[in-house]
Amino acid sequence: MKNFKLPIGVYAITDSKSGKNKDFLEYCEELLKGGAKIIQYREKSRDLKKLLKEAKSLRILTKKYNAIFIVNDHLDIALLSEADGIHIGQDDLPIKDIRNLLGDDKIIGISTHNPAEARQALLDGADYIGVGPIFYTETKEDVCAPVTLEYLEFVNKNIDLPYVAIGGIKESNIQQVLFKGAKSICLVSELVGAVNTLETTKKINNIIIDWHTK
Ligand code: TZP
Ligand code: MG
Repeated sequence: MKNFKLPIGVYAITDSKSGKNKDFLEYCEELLKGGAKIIQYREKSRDLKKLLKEAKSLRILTKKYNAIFIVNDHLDIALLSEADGIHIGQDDLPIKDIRNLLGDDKIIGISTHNPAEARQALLDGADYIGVGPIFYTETKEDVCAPVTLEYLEFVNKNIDLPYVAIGGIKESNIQQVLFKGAKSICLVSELVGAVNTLETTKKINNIIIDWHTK
């Protein structure tokens, strides 16, 4: 997608596994009411029929709130749910092939962990990159060692692509990430685990926006 920019603020990712007692769509609506302007649908233990059903519901909900809807991993689900784009990992299909199927109007994001991957994402035509895990996290299985704030700083200074900072980010350490320049920040367990997701999302979203508009 031409000139794509990630919205400044919270980049929300769903994780029903961690939000044990939370109804999926109610949880997503709290994120949106709290100001999240982008949601990535990332559910690792679902059959494809359920994935598609939820993705379609989330597509409708995100439209209502004028938010971007991204599907993790599944190109078929992204296409069938009419998502705005897809987020992939390093071992997924090549960006070039995904672009052929999705077209130029859709968003392709890819997780990166080092300068070489970030440079390659730029060459391959990614619309944005994930930068993480910045800190230690238990949310993602098979996660690599923290890439640290140093890699975040590298991306901010050297890679001409929007990026989302992710991994182990909490209200308590978000200042360190903001200080490196991050405008789009993902917090999974902090929001899934919050007693009041709407208020916590709103608070953190405002922290990010205030930092970049002061
Ligand atoms: N990718 C890199 S770290 C991560 C993902 C999906 C999980 C982030 O979760 P948390 O709970 O904010 O550390
Ligand atoms: Mg993946």
